[in-house]
Amino acid sequence: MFFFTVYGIIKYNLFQGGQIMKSKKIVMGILAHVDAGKTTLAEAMLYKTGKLRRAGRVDNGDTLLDTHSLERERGITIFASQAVFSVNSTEITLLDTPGHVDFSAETERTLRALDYAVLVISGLDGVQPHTRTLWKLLGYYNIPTFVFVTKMDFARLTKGELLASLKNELDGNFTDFDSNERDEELAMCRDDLLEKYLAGEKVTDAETAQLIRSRLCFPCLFGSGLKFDGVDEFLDAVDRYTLMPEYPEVFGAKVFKISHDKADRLVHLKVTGGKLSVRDTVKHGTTQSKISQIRIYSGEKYITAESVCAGTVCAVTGLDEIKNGQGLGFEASSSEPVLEPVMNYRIVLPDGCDPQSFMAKLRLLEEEEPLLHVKWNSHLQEIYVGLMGEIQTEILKSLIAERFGIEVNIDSGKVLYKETITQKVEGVGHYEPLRHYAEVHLIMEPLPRGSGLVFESKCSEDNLDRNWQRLILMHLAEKEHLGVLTGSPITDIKITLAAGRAHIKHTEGGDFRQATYRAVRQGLMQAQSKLLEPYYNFRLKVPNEYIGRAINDIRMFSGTFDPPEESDGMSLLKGKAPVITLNPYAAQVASYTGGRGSLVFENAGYDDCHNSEKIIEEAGYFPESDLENTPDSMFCAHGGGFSVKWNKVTEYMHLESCLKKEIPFTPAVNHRNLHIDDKELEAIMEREFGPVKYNLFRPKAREVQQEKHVDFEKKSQCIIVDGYNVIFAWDDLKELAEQSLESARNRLMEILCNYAAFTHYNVIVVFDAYNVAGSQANRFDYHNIHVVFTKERELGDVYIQKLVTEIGKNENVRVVTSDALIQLTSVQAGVLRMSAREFEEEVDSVHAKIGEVLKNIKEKTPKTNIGEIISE
Ligand SMILES: Nc1nc2c(ncn2[C@@H]2O[C@H](COP(=O)(O)OP(=O)(O)OP(=O)(O)O)[C@@H](O)[C@H]2O)c(=O)[nH]1
Ligand SMILES: [Mg+2]
Repeated sequence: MFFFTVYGIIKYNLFQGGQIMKSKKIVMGILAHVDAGKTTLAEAMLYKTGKLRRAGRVDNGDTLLDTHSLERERGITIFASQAVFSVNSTEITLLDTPGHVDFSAETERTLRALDYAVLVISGLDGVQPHTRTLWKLLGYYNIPTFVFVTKMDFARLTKGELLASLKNELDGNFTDFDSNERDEELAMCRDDLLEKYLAGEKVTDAETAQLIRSRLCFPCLFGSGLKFDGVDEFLDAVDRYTLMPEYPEVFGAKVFKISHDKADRLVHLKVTGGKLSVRDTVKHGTTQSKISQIRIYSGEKYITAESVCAGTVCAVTGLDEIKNGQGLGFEASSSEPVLEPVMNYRIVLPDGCDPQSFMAKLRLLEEEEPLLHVKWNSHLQEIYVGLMGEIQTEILKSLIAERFGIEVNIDSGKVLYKETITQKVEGVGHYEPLRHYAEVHLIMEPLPRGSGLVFESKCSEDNLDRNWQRLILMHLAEKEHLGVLTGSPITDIKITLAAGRAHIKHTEGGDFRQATYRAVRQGLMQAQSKLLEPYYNFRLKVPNEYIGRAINDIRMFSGTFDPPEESDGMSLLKGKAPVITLNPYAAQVASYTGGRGSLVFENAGYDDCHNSEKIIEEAGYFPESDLENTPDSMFCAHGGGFSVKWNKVTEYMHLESCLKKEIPFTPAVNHRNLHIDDKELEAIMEREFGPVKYNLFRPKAREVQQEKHVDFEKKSQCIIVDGYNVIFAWDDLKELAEQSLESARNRLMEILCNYAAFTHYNVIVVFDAYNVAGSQANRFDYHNIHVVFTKERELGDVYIQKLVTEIGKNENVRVVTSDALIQLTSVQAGVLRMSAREFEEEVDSVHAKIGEVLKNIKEKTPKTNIGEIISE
C-alpha cells in the first residue's frame, strides 16, 4: 500500500559476488488481528537474533518495522514492511503486516510472497473474528502456518483454553509443540507416521517439517513478545521445521506491493525462479523495461544488490509499467483478491483545487492501493474511492495532505454494489470508422458467487493472430466494466473470446479496445442482469431475554441465521446479512442490551441484493445514455462510418454468431417481467404438498361461469395465508383466540375452505410453531386447503418467505399478511400481497356472493348445505 519514508543506505556484508550465500532462505509473514502483538514479536525476533542491539517498543514509536509517521503516531501498523535476519543456517525474510481490518487488503497482497506464516494470537483476546478471516485467507493461499500465542505474561485464558478455542474456532490440526504428547499428536496427522510411531519409532524433524509444509499440522508455541518469553524456542522451531521451496532455473517473480519514495517508483517482488540482476530487461505484455536498482529493505533502510537469487524479497526501480499483483517471467498474474472494500466514499476537494490534476495524484496512490478503485463521475464532477472503513478514511486524508499538501474531506461511505448476469450470451462489438477495423465476439456466462471476472480465449489463431488475442484479453482486464442496471462494476462472469477479425491494413491497437468494450456492453444489454450487494457473516450475542428482538431485527434486515445457541444466560445468533443493514446495528445492540450484547462481523462477499428494485430505481441509470460505455457498434459503408444500435448489431456483424452454433437462440428476458407458468407453480405445490388432488368441494364450472361480476381470474391462483397474523387482525377470530387458539384456527380453516370452494383458488394457510417445544413440521390437507404447521424454531414467516422466494415473480400468487417483512419479501419476489384487513373484505364479499348463490339455488331447491350444493 502507501509507502513513504526517508531512505538511508547501509552496507550488507553478506553480499559476496552479488549473491547471498545461505543454505536455506525462507519468507515468513506475520499475521494477526489488530494489536495482537505482531510488531512487538517481530522486534523481539530481531533482537534475539542479533539484528537489533535493543528491541524497540510500539508504545514508544521506535520500532524497526513501524516507521511511517502515521504508524508511530497511532501505534498501529498500516503498511507491510520487512526485515531480514538469520537463525543458524536459515535466512528469514520477515514481512510484518497490518492487523486492522481496514488495511487487510495490504495483508492479503503480502501473502503472495510468503513461504510460511506466523499467525499471532493474543493470549488476552484469543481467537478474534478477524483471526478467522486471516485463517481462511491462509487456507485459500495454501500457506503453511506456525501459531505463536503471545501476551501470555498478561493472558486471561490458560494455554489449554487457548488451544481449545483454536481447535474449535479455526479448523486445523493445532499441536502444542511444548507438550509431552507432541510426538503422538504429530504421528496422528498421517497414517504412515502413526504406524511407525506405534512400532516405537519417533517422528523425525524432516517428517515434522513435511507435515507443516503440507498444512497437515500447525505448530503452536506460547510466550510473550514483549518479555521475550518463548521467542528463542519459536525461532528454533522455525529453523528446524521449515523447508526452502524448490525454485526453477528460469526467471519468475511475483509483485506484491508498489510504493514511491521521493524520487522513485518501487516495485516490491519476490523472485520465485532464476535470478534477477541490475540492467536485466523484464518483459511484460507488449512492452519491456530495465531494472535500474535492486534494494533489500530492513525497516526503512536498505542495501543495494547487483543480483539476487530465487527466494529473495526485494524492491526494484525502473519497472515503471509493472502493476501490483502482476507476475513476471513464468509467474502468472494474481487473480482478484478475496478481501475488497465494500464501501464507496466521495472525496471533497478544497476550493480552487482542480479535480483533473488532483486525479493524476490520486492515481499514484491507487497504484499502491489498487483497491481504491478511484472513479471520476464526469456527470456529477465528483471523485469516489473504495475504502474498507473509517480508519482507512482518516489515513487516506493524512496521506493526501502529507504527500500532495492538499486538505481534502471524505464523505461518509455508501455501499458498493455489483452486477452480474444469469444466463449465457454472446456480446458483439464492431468498430469500423473509415480506415479502422476490429470485430470481437465474446461469450459471457455466469460464474458462482465470489468467482470474480475470468477471461479466456478460445479463438483459433487461424482466424485471429495471437497478438490481437492477447490485446483483447488485456483490454478485458484493464477496464472496470460497468453493468447495465445501475452502472456498478460487473463480477462473477466468465468472458471467453470466441472470435474476432482484424483488417490486414486498417486495424490499429485502439480499434480492438473499442470493439472489446462495446462487445462487453452489448452482451450485458442482452443478458438478464442481477444486482449484488456485500454481505457480512455476523455473530450477535445478546442476553436471552433479547433474542426475540434480535431475531426480529435480523429478519427486518433480510438476514438469514442458524437457530440460536444458548449458554450462561446469553444467546448467540450466527448468520449472514447485508452490510448496509448491519453497519449501523452494533450501536443499537449495545444500547438495547445495556452494553451486554455484542455484534461482530466479517466480510462474506457479494450476494443477491435484498432490495434491488429500489436501488435500481434510485440509481436512475440509463445504459444507452452512458456514451462512455456504449453498447452500440460502428460500421462503415460508402466511405463513411455509421453507428448501429446494440440490438441491431447482429444483423450487421461480419463474423457468424458463435453462440448460435452452440445453443439455439433464446430471446432476451427482461428481469422486471418474470412469470412462472401454471405448470411450474403446480410442480412447486406438488413438491410441497404432494400430488394435486381434485377436491370434493369443487364448484361446478357452470356456476362459476355464471358469476360474471366475480373478478377473480379462473386459473391457478394461489393464496398463501399467514394464519396467526390473520387471526389476530380479524376481530371475531381474535376474540375467539383469547378463549381458545385452537378454535380460532379451526374457524379460520373453515372460512378458508368456503373461500377456496367458491373461488377455486389454491389456498395454503401457514401456522407458526416456532415457540412450540418439540413440534415437528406438519403439513396436511384439510378438505380443499393446504395447512402447514412449521417445525419448532422455524418461524412461519420464514417458511412463507422461502415459499414466496421459490415461487418467484408471479402475479397469480398472493400472500395475505400484515407482517411488514413478508410483505417486503413479496414485493422483492414480485408476488402480490394483501393485508389481513383487505383479505377480510374479500372473504366477506365472497361470503356475500355465496349467500346470493345460495338464495338463488334455494329458490329452486330445498337443499341448505353450502358444501353439498357447491360440490355437486
Ligand atoms: N503485556 C504484553 N503486551 C504486549 C505484548 N506484545 C505486545 N504488547 C502490547 O500490545 C500492544 C500492541 O502491540 P503491537 O506489537 O503493536 O501489535 P500489532 O499486532 O503489531 O498491532 P497492529 O500492527 O496495529 O495490528 C502494544 O501496546 C504492545 O506493547 C506482550 O507479549 N505482553
Ligand atoms: Mg504492528
